Amino acid sequence: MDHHAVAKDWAGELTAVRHDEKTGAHFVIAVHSTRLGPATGGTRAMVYPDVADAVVDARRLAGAMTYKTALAGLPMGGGKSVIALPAPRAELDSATWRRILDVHAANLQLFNGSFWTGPDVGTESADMDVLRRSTDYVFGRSPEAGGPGSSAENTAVGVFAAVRAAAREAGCGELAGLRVLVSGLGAVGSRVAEFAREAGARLMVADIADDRCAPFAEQGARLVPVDEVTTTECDLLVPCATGGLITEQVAETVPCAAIAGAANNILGDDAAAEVLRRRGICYAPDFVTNAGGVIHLVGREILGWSADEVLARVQEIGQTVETIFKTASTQDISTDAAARQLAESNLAAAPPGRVS
Ligand code: PPY
Repeated sequence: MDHHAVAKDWAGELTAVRHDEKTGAHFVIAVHSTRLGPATGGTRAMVYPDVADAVVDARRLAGAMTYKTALAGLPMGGGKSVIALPAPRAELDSATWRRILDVHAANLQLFNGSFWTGPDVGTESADMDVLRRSTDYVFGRSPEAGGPGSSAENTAVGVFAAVRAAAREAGCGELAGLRVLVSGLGAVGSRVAEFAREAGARLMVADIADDRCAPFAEQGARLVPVDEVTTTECDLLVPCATGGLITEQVAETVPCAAIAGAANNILGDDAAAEVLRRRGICYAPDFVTNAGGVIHLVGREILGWSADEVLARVQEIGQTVETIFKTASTQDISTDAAARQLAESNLAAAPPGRVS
């Protein structure tokens, strides 16, 4: 890891880092932009090779959140929180995890409402219930604690709307009969896989955990080894696991017609988007497709939307993806560039008066 990369190459507003000696955890809160409102983004808790990797990850994910909320039309900015754990969460005893949550809550309280968090990779609603005891700036508590419940369903609805739009754009038409490869069968990926199966797709699934694949295999899905996801021929590739799957090199050869998924940072580097464009592979930018989660949380908890209203807004992701495809083809730019351009114009239209 190039430590200098931590201090530059990021256009965000503020990053805070804290080490807790008692647990060995490092805490990162990256506020990328408050131009449209308080920053928001989930709390990701996992093991990183180095704290610098955690900072880079938080900053990259925070930048994606700025575009995500801007394109979803939410009055919130972009941020992200990362907890670099001393060991995998499953190996931490409950007192250690509790202390980690308490330190995180204290950090959130210091931001005093300029950053709001919620569940992400490695955290869940029950953790938000604990955080909320000592800080207000938390979304996504469990329904028993007065929260809006999991955002997985709405995230999956939005991703599926994007998958369908990408299939049409790629000239594949509707999903019936298409080979749809879903990589990552967590709460969101498994739901997207179910939607695809219900739509008559020829489902293919991959996950590091065999027991997640089994229910799909029993219903006729083809199993794909995780290390063959980017070399297996399919019509639609749906990445719903960790990010960075499509690097420039992978983009050169990946044998699919379209890519749309739930993972953050699907593209592993800046060059990948352009390679996909050149090869005619239709890519739906992740910060558009997976916005259902933040729409669910901010819609229910800040904007007072009903479940039906949230669902209607999430379904609009399909139209946003279509607009981005149109812009990309009219201007002969990558879909990623088109999405960034649209997000930037939404940001520029915000009332001035802040240094951000
Ligand atoms: C994401 O979409 O990656 C998020 O982090 C969404 C989010 C926003 C606010 C709280 C939790 C998750």
